[in-house]
Amino acid sequence: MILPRGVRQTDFDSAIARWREIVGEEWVFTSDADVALYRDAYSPLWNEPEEKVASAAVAPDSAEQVQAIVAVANEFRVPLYPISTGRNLGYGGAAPVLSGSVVLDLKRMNRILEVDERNSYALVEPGVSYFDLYRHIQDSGLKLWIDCPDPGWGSVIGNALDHGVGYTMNPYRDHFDAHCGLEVVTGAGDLVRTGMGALPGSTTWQHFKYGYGPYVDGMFSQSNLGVVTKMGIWLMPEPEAYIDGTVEVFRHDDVIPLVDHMNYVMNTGLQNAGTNLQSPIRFAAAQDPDLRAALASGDAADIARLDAFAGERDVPFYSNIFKFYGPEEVVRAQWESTKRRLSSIPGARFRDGAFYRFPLTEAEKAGVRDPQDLGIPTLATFSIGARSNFAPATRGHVGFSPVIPMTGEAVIESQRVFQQVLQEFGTDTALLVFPQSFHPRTFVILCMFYVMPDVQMNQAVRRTFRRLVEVAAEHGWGEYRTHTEFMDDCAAAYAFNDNALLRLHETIKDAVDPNGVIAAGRYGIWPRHLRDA
Ligand code: EUG
Repeated sequence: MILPRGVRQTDFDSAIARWREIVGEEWVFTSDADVALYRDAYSPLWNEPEEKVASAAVAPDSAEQVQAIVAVANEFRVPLYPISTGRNLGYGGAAPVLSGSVVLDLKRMNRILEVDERNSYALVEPGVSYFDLYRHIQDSGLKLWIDCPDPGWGSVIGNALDHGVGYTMNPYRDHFDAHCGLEVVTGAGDLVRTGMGALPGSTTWQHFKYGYGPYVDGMFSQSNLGVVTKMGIWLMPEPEAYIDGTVEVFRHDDVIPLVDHMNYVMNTGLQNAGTNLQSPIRFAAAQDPDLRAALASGDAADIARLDAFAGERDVPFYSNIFKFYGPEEVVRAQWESTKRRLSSIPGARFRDGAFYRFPLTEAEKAGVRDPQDLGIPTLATFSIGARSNFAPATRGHVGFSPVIPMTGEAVIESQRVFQQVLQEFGTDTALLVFPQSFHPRTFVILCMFYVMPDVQMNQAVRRTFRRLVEVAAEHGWGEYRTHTEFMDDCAAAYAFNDNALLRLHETIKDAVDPNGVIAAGRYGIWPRHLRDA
């Protein structure tokens, strides 16, 4: 077992004993076998001395128990690392940022406290997964949809707090944007309700986000100031129908008007969902070193050659899927209107896609290609690069996920810049996913690095990742979220005015969690006593 830095064995043992009194013997975990379950199965440091590991875990059943546990942590200065379902794989899983921290495992707090169909929201505890909430809604026959990320076993609260994203409409697909009201045990041990929850007997806690005075909810996302024990989440009333369609364009520069049209349809609400931009020519070129070099170069002669290739082979340079949710006559008209706008791009072609009326039958559900688009949780996409018996024997992935502006120019530039870094450092261990429109006005680039049971390959992944963070920052791009191993690197890029934002985060940290007992190091924020190390 590894003790947290600066904590004496006697203090650690005293804290463990007190926690046993609070939650019961069986909910404090100290054996090697139990603690090993909190390792990050996708760690890019797997089996290296620096791998981030917990010292123990404690699993409370209520907010009152969380408060008592945090009080003991303060008394003995033992660092805690709260997790919800612990499934944030690709970004750190259940393992702490600071080795030796005690995992505060909230999985037992898995109550769905309320689901309201008329105002379309739920109030949940941290252990509630997307599968849990989906099943509850289905079993209750409620006409509501959840919005889920790819890992359906993830926590509704944990995902929102990490700024996770999904695939239906605004604001639901931006999970923190869709939350409404928090209950938090602060690092100092206070129990706070934000927004309207501060008003005793409030009837609008899950309805109205702002409450009264400064809006503090953001302080509890991607941070370490407290432990969120309840959260409201807005749900989408089941729409009558869904339709999608694909546009295909055939020249390199067509991505510029294509993305401008995407902005228009999103920001006017003509299409209120995420879209799916792809570059089919990149798949066609993958096997041809000459074409790959041409894609990377960006000079006029190469672009002309690629345009000719796309034309001859009839392979689109870019394609995009537009998705619409609503009454049948409305979504059909929205798709027609979108086609009319996009036909201003010479040679643009259109393909009608899926059409569904809700509720789906069980048979229809089984045939849906992208269940997450319809708010149906699954693990299918998430399992890309998961532990496998295939060669190479990947054991997971970590995501490099910078944000770029939603312009065609930024799409072209980011592909060129990141491909170049990957080629220099070894492309074999990374999958550069095309820009994804999880939010309006920006794309998230997803570069998935495969984590291997191979120390040297993982070290190369880490080197490449760190170089990508630097190169992104040189271009004005920063990460929307990151793995625990890279939290300091990504934070360092947000350096305006001598790191004024990080200094503000630290000032708040010192005030709200003065002993630094919650999630030390998360998102680059360290408690005072560990700041210089
Ligand atoms: C995905 C992956 C992410 C993320 C958001 C979405 C989906 C990939 C690895 O990180 O942050 C298909």
